[in-house]
Amino acid sequence: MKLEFPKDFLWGSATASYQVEGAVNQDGKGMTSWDKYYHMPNRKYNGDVSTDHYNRYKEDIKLLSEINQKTYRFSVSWARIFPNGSGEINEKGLQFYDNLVDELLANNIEPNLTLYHWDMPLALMYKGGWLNREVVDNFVEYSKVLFTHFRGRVKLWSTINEPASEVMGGYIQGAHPPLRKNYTEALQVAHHLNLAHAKAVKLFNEMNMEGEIGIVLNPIPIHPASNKEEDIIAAKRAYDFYSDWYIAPILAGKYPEIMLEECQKKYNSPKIEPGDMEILKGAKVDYLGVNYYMRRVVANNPDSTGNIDDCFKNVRVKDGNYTEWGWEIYPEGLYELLSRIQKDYGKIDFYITENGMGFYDKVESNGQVVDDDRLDYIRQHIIQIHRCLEDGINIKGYYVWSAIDLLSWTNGFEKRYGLIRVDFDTLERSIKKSGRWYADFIANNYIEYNE
Ligand code: GCO
Repeated sequence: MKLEFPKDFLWGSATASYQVEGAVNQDGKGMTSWDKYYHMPNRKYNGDVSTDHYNRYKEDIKLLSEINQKTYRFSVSWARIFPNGSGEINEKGLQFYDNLVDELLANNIEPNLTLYHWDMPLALMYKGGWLNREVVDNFVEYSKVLFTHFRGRVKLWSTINEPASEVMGGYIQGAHPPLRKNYTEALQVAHHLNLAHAKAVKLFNEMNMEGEIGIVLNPIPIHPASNKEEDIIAAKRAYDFYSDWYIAPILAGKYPEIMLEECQKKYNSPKIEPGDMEILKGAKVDYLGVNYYMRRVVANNPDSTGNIDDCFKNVRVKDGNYTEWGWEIYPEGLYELLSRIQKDYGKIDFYITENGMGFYDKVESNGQVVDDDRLDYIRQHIIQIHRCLEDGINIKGYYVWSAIDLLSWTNGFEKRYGLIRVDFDTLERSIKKSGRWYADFIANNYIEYNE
């Protein structure tokens, strides 16, 4: 059977500035939170050079064109535009993204620009980062520069990438800058990210920008470990915590009620100022970007300390299919998740802004990467996209994470995601088997499906 896709479906792949650009001090770029993090003692690697995409973007775009990409998602490093986070613009930084966008357009690749993918200008981090409400306005100022500059050339915009990861990594687990473990701060940061997003969307509309603007979330479908009521309750709580806490303010301008009440009682957070919820409600997105990698299965945690994230615990499924990095491969979860969001909030356009598989790639003696598992992972998820489309879920594009091997935030260069391989000693690029397969698939726009 042939699973065919709409002609205008946008197939592509994605990266993020800090993960690929390198050029840490080039052309007047300011320091970022991640530069600081990786320059702390005992870090084994950093993004100072990474793939050196900043200097090799032409070669990279040529490869993207060779594998038939119709669209490419990238992020702008705020500190290249505003080395101090606000105030004076660094024209050379802007020039880089100018060149990148023009090169993409010249190759018929639709740019999808993410304004913020975690690399916060250090100057703003020193002001308190997202915990400081003023940074919301700095973000709007920065967004305005990019909207003005790329008007008409960039048609697909995302405000913020995975606020949940920013909140959890930076303020709950203390694994990302600024290495905090504080629920009160975490909840406030989430609220400020929502405000920043909403104000940027409002500006986009006021400026009558052409194209579409949305946000990129990473909601996770959650299954209870058993039919026991306590596990079912735990699964509901986990869905609120991982997923709905971020979806509800974007799609409905509210926070999930039970969790909000609990957070305000327990942590006195988030502080919501009069008018804030109206701002969130007023910012209608054109689409929801969804990064999907896995599902979670959770059980009640009898040893809970009462914190919002430990009334449930993650469980490993006995016959589950896990990656080398312990992420469960569960393609149906994509369909389940989007169906659930549509059921909860009504019809909306989606882009799958990231989906892919992290691996220790093996290189054959002839230099090839024969990544059949990654290829199969991508294929299985594309089949689920078809299932969504058949079922009236409107997905308009899909981005493999990642276009090219890059720096994994906390796993370094070992965890590979790319369709294109990078030899980090020589910085040579080569297309992997998954990249060739994806190119053929895009050219055909159908999948032969006999399972
Ligand atoms: C990693 C992660 C990232 C994310 C991406 C989120 O290993 O570092 O998987 O690469 O997927 O940055 O938007």
